[in-house]
Amino acid sequence: MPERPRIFGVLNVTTDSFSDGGRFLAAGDAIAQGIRLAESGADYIDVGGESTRPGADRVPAEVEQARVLPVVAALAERGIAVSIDTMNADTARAAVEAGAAVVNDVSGGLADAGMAAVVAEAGVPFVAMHWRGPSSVMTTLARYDDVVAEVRTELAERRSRLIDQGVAPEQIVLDPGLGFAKDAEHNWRLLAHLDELHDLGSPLLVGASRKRFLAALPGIAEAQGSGADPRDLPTAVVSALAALAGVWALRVHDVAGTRTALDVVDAWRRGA
Ligand code: PMM
Repeated sequence: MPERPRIFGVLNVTTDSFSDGGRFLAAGDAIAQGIRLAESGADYIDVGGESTRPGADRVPAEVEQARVLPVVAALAERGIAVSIDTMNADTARAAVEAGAAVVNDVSGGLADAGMAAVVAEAGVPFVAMHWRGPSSVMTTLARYDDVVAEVRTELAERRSRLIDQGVAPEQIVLDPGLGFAKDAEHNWRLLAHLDELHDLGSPLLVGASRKRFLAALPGIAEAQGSGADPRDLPTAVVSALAALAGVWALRVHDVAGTRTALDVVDAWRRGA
């Protein structure tokens, strides 16, 4: 039976994350939420200190590190596997020193020329996402003749460049970067053609969770207040379909919902 995807539980330690509204800014709250996500079944807690919401400006590295490092260290000390979500090589290095087991870079190493050397030296898995430019301008970069072919080519180039820079091929994980310089139609095309990204030779991570293109489905509203997020059900369905498409990992906010979706996939496969 194909392997069940790993779950990366999202822990944004930012003031303006578009999905959790910065509710976890205080380190103590963030650590508690990270523990809850791990108890819910997350294989990795993906800790990020810089918002990548469309239009967001960069955060100074010191601010980013002050947000994430205490959280990374506290979770790692408890034996929880942590992934650091950063575009900054210094933050990645400091997070690995604090115990992070994976580096997740939405720019795939493009935003900071020093990133490849840091991950090569650390010898940890590196999630390289498809990225065309900073969040402040990315909506203007969502232009494709054939989104699947272009993302595939750009990810292949990224992968070769990282290998040239010393990153071990088996440590590279690729990610189509849903919502990053992509509109809803681009996201759905990429999801429906994950097989074409699989043959690049690296495992795939998919991050669809609570993204705008899911809120745009008929009958799904943007999140209001503190109740259950209406985008979690479509996220869980995407998780199940992506699992059937053979992805290595899913990056999600609602870990329990995705775990249930993956239980359904396992049961379905056992019936085959
Ligand atoms: N999306 C966000 C942040 N980090 N990392 C990876 N690898 N893939 C993604 O799709 C991704 C990411 C933005 O989502 P959030 O603000 O809801 O966390």
